[in-house]
Amino acid sequence: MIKKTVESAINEQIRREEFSSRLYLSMAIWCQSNGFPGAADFLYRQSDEERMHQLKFVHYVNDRGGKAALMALDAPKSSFDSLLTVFEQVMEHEHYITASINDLYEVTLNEKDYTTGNFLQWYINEQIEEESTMSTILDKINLVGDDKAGMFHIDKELAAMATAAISNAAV
Ligand code: OFO
Repeated sequence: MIKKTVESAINEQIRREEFSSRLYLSMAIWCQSNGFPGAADFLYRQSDEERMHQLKFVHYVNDRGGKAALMALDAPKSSFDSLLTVFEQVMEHEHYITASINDLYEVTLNEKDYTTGNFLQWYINEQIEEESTMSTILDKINLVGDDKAGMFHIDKELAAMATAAISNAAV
């Protein structure tokens, strides 16, 4: 049976994952209506992933005899200055999520809940991967600056990344 302290710390993380999903959905909507269809596809896909992260926590809490809970969410930002701003904010948000997963891991250590600590390893690895992907995208956007042709290529690359992620998930 999961301890109450761990249960409520995970429920807080469920809120953050759900917010991440809505934030990326909002960014995808902005990209779609501002001429970046590839970035939109990529962020729609990220939004789905965050929802999957949320659900994985929900099942874990319930499977361990606890009760997952949903909380109120703030409305995500819906307007951005540029594609660069979007990905700067994605990066910032991923750093925040990494820190929150680390804090959650610390709770499991303090509570000697090694089973949950073990479960969290998946999220720790996922954050390493996501931070690295987002940082590569951000570097490329910074590199092209205001060059429209360069931006067009980045958008196409993001579309390809979204398609590849969908077909990997289907395998
Ligand atoms: Fe939930 O994976 Fe990053 O944020």
